[in-house]
Amino acid sequence: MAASRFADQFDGIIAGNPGMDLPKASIAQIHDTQQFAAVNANIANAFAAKDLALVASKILAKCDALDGATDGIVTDQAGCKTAFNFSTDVPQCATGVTPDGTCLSAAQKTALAAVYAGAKTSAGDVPQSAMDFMGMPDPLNLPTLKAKGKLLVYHGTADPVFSSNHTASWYSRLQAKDAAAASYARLFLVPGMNHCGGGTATDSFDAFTPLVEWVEKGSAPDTLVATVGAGNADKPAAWSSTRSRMAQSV
Ligand SMILES: [Ca+2]
Repeated sequence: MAASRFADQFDGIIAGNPGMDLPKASIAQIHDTQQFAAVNANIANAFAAKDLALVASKILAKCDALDGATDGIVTDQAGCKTAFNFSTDVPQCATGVTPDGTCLSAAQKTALAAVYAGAKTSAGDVPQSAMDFMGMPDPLNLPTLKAKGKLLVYHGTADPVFSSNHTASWYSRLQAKDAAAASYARLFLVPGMNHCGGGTATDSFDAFTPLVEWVEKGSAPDTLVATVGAGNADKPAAWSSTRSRMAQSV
């Protein structure tokens, strides 16, 4: 929002897990909650941890190696969307069988499929919000930022609040519109990171120093080196506490 409306006020901006379209993000939250409520009125009980672990294991089975490293991290998001088929890759429990970590109920599969597909109107369109004016005026038109500023964006791909797909789509469209986009805006996707931290991810990194280097010395960041945060309770037991990964700009 600052890069769009107030770019003249900043030399550099870091946007972490940005909510680029808050009204539609709100619709997505309500939509997802409705799906979980259809499984269990107490949405906290719609999925047990073992149910979600089952889905994660099936995604890893199809997608982990696509990025060249079988390391419990899915970096090739686009390839995974092609390789992983939620309908056929996640087993459905036989009628009357309670999910036990090896299968999901029909209601659970229906709910997750709807969440993955996103909110749609009855006509199949993406719903609009009466509050759309609260978003960025035109996220593809950033002339002031381009003239004097730098924008470093990072987004965890497991962010349940704001979709990294939305941010990646914005950046792709910005690049398509302006071949020089990378000279003033760069995006780093952090595989598995939750909303700004946590998740099965290397979620600890310094984005500020690279931004200062970019602003003051013109040295644009191509990579961010990330490690597992000391406070990351989601770190798999098998991971070294010193594991590090490098995120490349999109
Ligand atoms: Ca991998």
